[in-house]
Amino acid sequence: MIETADGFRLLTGYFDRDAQTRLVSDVLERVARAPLYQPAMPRTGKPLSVRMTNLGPLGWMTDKAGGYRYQDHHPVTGNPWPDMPDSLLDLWGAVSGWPDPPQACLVNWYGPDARMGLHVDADEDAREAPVVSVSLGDTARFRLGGPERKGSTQSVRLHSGDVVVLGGASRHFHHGVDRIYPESSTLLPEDWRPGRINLTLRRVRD
Ligand code: MD3
Ligand code: FE
Repeated sequence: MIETADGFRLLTGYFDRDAQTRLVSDVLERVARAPLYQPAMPRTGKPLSVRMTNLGPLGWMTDKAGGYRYQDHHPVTGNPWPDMPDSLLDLWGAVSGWPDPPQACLVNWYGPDARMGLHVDADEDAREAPVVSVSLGDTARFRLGGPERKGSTQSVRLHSGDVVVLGGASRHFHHGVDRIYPESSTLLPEDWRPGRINLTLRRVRD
């Protein structure tokens, strides 16, 4: 476990293999009803390499026409996002220290060549609530910066079953995913491999 003065907490191996397997099945059963879609950058429409969907009352999305936002329905099916599994609500209750439940669970799927550039999560009105993330499947090289875009960064490997809690100042730090390590895990079902699933739990509205 790594903890910094800025409120960044890495809980390595939070979920054991059995709990990871159950969580993957809880999530994939819902993703079957809310399929991954390809998000795109505002204005340019350049596709992101990560594919996404959401669980819970609100979901984060981006497309050329509407830009970054939260909305209550899937962009392709038009249906409300599936509910969050109890296991994720329990996780939030156990590690977030926040009295209200999460409103959004973004599901990111990284194929072998997917990356996420350095960015700040800034589309939530709830600016003080922490973000909780779960890594499943292949290992990622995660990059954590600071409040300024030009500042120094450090890299941390996130393994399957690790949980990260972004509280305090770290909630507003730059971060990204440099790469994944294909076939570093055997957790995910065959049709999701090589690959990594990241779940990000957030409060959106105050
Ligand atoms: C550090 N996802 O969805 S999760 C994202 O692995 C996102 O898919 C990455 O960044 C992923 O926005 C990183 C860990 C994480 C989430 C939110 C943070 C780290 C963070 C917010 C502030 C600082
Ligand atoms: Fe982020």
